[in-house]
Amino acid sequence: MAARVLVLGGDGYLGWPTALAFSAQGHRVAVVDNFAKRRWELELGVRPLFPISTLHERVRAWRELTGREIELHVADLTDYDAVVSIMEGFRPDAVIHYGEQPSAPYSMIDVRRATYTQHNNVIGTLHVLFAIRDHSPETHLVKLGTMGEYGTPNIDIEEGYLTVTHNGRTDTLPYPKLAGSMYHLSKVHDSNNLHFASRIWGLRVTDLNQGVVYGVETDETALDPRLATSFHYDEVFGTALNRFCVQAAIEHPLTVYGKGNQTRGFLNIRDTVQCVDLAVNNPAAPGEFRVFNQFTEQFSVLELAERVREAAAHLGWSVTVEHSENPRKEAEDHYYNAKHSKLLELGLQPHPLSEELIDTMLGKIAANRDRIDPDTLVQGVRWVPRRNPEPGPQPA
Ligand code: USQ
Repeated sequence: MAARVLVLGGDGYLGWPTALAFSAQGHRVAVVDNFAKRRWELELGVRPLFPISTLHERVRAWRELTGREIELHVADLTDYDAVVSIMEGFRPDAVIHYGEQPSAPYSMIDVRRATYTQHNNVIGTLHVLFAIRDHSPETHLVKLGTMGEYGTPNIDIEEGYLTVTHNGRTDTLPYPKLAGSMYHLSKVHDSNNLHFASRIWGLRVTDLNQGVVYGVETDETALDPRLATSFHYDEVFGTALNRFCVQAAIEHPLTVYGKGNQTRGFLNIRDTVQCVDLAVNNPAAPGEFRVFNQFTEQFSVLELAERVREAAAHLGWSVTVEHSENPRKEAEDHYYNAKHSKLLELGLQPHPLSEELIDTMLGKIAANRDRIDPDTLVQGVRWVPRRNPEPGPQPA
């Protein structure tokens, strides 16, 4: 049965492909965006690798190609009246919430970007929760969280909850959070608010703790250049594997921070779309706060860099791996074993990272090589500012 699906952040790297995938399946789709990402790009002097049409042009191109309509709302989630008006007008069965500032480095630039990130993300999500409670209480909220909420504890990471026995009594409680950036913390705050909204108000909520996403396209975005998704490779908005592939395409050394033993969960952008689809089609019950760990494979950063280096070598490109001082404050040698079975139980068919897949990414990226701006690969955001630096070598 066709559902009414509202995608918040529908102009973004993941929001746009998600909107297209639901529309392609015949669901009624509306997207909301305030174009903040396009402003941050201007602010930092970066741009996505592939040329990105305006959202209006993208929606028009989709209509021309498929005859399908996507409803477009330009609105800011920190404007409560706007959120209410969209919720009342569209009455979604599901809201898929990507409408947040998604970059850890952006949130660590300075106090202005840190407070902006937490205000934008936390207040926006609170507005969505109140608007659902008061205007569309049956709506299922599917919210994008992050695996980074858990940090890297020295025990297995469970999916959202941990059963603890303390002084002879046992309870199942939210899994402890150890976020590694102001951005990741904003998602922790969101998770607490989501849990509250389902416990106290009985809302249906799924929190998708997503790993690091890679990939250049989905079936729908590949149909036409006007449908391309906003793929970043710069230090602030690019994620590890995407950055390494772009670096390889211009034979720039692969920028591994520190030893590169940092291990994370990763997934293909096609699997993001699939996971969200599974969450929407198997909704949470009223009062249920579900947490799914949304990734398909674990890799260390160094393993990823080596995989890209090897694939590039097969293409005859000469690429090296360069370890630089880690600008982030994170454990480089740590235990990491995160459970991720709930989406598989719902039917997720992962697209694992293969050499063929890296080859395809490298090919698409190389075709746009002349758009790569090497100056944005390293922008110098540090988790801990250098204070009173040691005096450098003195001239004789
Ligand atoms: N890293 C490098 N070199 C680089 C870029 C990153 O060594 O050039 C390392 C980082 O130190 C880190 C790891 O790669 O250990 C991942 O960094 P990332 O920039 O790919 O991803 P991250 O900052 O963690 O954030 C990304 C998304 C965010 C999402 C998160 C999922 O931007 O929206 O929530 O991945 S997770 O990492 O599981 O928290």
